Amino acid sequence: MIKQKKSESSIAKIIFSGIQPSGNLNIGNYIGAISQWVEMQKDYDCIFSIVDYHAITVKQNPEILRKRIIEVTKIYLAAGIDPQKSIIFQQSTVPAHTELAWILNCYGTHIADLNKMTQFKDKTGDNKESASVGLYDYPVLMASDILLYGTDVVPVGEDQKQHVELTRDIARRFNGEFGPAFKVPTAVVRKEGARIMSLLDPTKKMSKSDDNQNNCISLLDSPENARKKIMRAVTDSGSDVVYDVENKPALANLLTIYAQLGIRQVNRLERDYAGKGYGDFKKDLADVVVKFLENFQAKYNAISDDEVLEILESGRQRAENIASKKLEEVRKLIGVR
Ligand code: AQP
Repeated sequence: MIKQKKSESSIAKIIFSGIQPSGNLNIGNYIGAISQWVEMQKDYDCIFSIVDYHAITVKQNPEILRKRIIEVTKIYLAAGIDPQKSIIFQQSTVPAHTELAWILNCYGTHIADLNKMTQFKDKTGDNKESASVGLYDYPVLMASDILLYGTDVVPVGEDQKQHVELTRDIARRFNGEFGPAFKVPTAVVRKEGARIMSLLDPTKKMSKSDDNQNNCISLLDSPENARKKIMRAVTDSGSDVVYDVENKPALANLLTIYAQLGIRQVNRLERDYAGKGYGDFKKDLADVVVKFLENFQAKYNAISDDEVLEILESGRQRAENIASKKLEEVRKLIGVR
């Protein structure tokens, strides 16, 4: 039985964040988002969602989606999200999210806002006309996720910053029209590791739904497969191990991964590898990644599906309790109650 955190009605600042169960979560998701959440639990009331209604903005296989919802929850837990402290829940089990999204579609969001979203442009490329309306409208559902909980801070990777900016605009516009219903949240993007790049193309973000999984180290990759991926990762011309995003983007990315998953800072790594070549560096990085994955997966494998279902149900109740109150307040403000 999971105890409700006393401070759910308290004065601690509130964090909301989530990840879509849209692919194999990778070390980019871990470094850019989840590892930051774990630290933030100490100082904030945290709400972490498995945002399944975001995932269906692109086609998902129902069986795989069901499996991934459990998988992502286990990843949160294995990374150190504590269900006694933080609320962990599945977005679609709290219907207030989609209802508020509809209201915000009508009040607060302009078509011009959505036309600016770079993630939509990146994800659709030349196929905008055949993309789902959901993919286009996704940032409004994200705004709804955040605003329902009186969120102060949204920890995200670099790619999601623009969506939090939009959330701020929507909240301000709604408040301007109906009074102060929503807290205006702030995005927090970590200084290092906010954008882990693909292993084979350092100009492209490491992305969980990438068709070529050799671009990513999945958190559930076998350690030996991960080792091969690191050894095959592209490097730049030259042979010095130095952090230089402009001229050595691939190496800068590998150094960031090394520093984030290991215990040495980037400048220390530069010193330690002075005079050594890329080969030694990659071999050691592979060891660091393998060790990280072995530890992580031992924790992951110790969590049962039943445990996950209990945690998600408890999280649903706690989230619903907060979200339904905010939604009712909004319904009254706009005149449907
Ligand atoms: N490469 C990355 N480096 C650092 N942080 C990252 N995040 C994603 N990729 C990186 C952060 O992880 C969280 C996941 O958010 P999401 O599930 O909403 O999806 P996303 O941002 O679109 O991430 P992906 O991995 O690229 O998913 P797909 O391929 O499904 O679109 C966010 O906090 C994000 O910033």
